[in-house]
Amino acid sequence: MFFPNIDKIQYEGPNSKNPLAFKFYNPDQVVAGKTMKEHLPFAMAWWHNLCAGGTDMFGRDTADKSFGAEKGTMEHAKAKVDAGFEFMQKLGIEYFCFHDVDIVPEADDIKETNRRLDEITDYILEKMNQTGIKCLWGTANMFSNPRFMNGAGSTNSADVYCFAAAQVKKALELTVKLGGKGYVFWGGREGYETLLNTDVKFEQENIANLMKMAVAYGRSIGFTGDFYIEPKPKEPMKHQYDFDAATAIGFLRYYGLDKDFKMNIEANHATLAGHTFQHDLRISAINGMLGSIDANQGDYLLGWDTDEFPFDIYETTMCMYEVLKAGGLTGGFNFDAKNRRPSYTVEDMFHAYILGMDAFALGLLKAAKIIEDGRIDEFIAERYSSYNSGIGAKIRSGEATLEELAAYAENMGAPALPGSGRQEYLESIVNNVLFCG
Ligand code: XUL
Ligand code: CO
Repeated sequence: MFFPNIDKIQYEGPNSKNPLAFKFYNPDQVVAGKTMKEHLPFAMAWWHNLCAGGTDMFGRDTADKSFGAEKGTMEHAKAKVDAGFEFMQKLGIEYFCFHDVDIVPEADDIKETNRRLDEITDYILEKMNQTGIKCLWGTANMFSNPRFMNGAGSTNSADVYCFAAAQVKKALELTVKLGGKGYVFWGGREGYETLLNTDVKFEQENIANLMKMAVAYGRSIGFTGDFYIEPKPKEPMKHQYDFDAATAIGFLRYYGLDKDFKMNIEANHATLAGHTFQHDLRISAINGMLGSIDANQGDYLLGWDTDEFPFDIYETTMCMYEVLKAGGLTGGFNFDAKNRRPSYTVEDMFHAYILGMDAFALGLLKAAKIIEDGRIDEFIAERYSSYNSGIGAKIRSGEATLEELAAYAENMGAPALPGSGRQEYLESIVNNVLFCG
C-alpha cells in the first residue's frame, strides 16, 4: 500500500468538513436522468499524478514520486502502476490516460522501449482486470525528447518523422490492447517559432498525413474509438497549428479527417487561445465534434498553461451546461491538472482530485438546474423569434435571395432596434440558480 493512511473516499454531503470526503460528488445520485458517475467519467492523468514532482523553470521536484523505487527503472514503472491503481480505487476513478513515456523509462533504442511497454501494459492489464478500471485514452509523447524540438509531424527531419510514426504505431497498439476509448494527438511542438525558417503548408500536409496513416493503421488493428485533436494555441511553441477548436476542425475537414476525429478540449488551452472554456466546447459541440475534456483551469494573473485543478464553479457549471446540451461526451473528464508546487504531500494528491471531482459534480448539479429553470432557454428562443415566421422563416429555409431581402428592406423604413441582449439579467439568473437553494 502506498497510501496507508487514506481510506476509500466517501460522499459525506455539502456540510461535511472532512478534507478526505466528497461534498458534492455522489456517484450514484441521479441528475437529469443519469447517475453522476455516468455523467462524469473521470480519468487520472498518469503524467501529472504519478510522474510530475513539481519541477519548474526555477527549481527541482518538491514532491517525491519515487513510490519506494529507484527512478528510471522498471521497478519504478511498476510501483507507479500499483500506486496509480490504489489511488484511483480509493477515489472511485474509473479511467486513466497515459503517454507512452509516462509508463516506462524511455530507452535509447525504440525496440527496447517497446519491449518495456509490452511488459508494463501486461501488468497494467492485469490490474485493470482485477479492478474494473479502464483506459480513457492513450497518446505518444512527441514533444519532450530533444529530437522533437521542431515537432513530430511538422519536423523538418524525415528521420524524426519516421521515429514519430513508430511511436504513434506503438501507442495505438497499446491503446487497443488496453481497450482505450480514444487516441489523442496533442500537437505539442507542431508549430513554429519563426516563419523565416518555416514552410507552413509543407508542415501541415505532413501532420495531416501522419494522422491519415494513424487512422488507417488504427482501424486495421481494431481501434474503433475516436481520434482526438487537443487544440492549444501556444506553449511550448510561439504558434501552434491546432490553435483552437475552430482551427482544428477546419484543418480536419480540409484534409478529410473529420469522420475519424473529434476534439479533446482542455480548459486552460481554450483560455490561452483568448476564449472561454465554454466557447471551445460550444464550437466543438455544434460541429458534432465534442469528444472528450481535459479538466483543469488557468489563472487570470498568469499567461501560461498552469494546469490547476478545477475550482471555479462558474467554469464547471458552464462546462456541464454545454455537455448536457450536447447530450454528454463520448470520452470523459481527464484531470490534466497538477498540484501546486508547495502542495507536495500524498494528502495533497487526494485533496486535488476531491476538489476537481466535487467542482464538476457541483457544476453538473447547477447546470442541470439552469436547464430545468428554463428562463435562459426561453430568453434565447424569444431573442431569435423574428425568424419563426414571415421573411425570417424564409431566410432560415435558405430559399431567400438577396434581391428579395433588399426589396423587403426598401419597403420597411428603418428597422426597430433588435431588442436588448439582457446580459446582466441572464447573469443574475445564473447567480440565482447557483446560490439560492
Ligand atoms: C499539454 C497537454 C498534454 C496533453 C497530452 O498542454 O495538455 O498533456 O493532454 O499530450
Ligand atoms: Co491536456
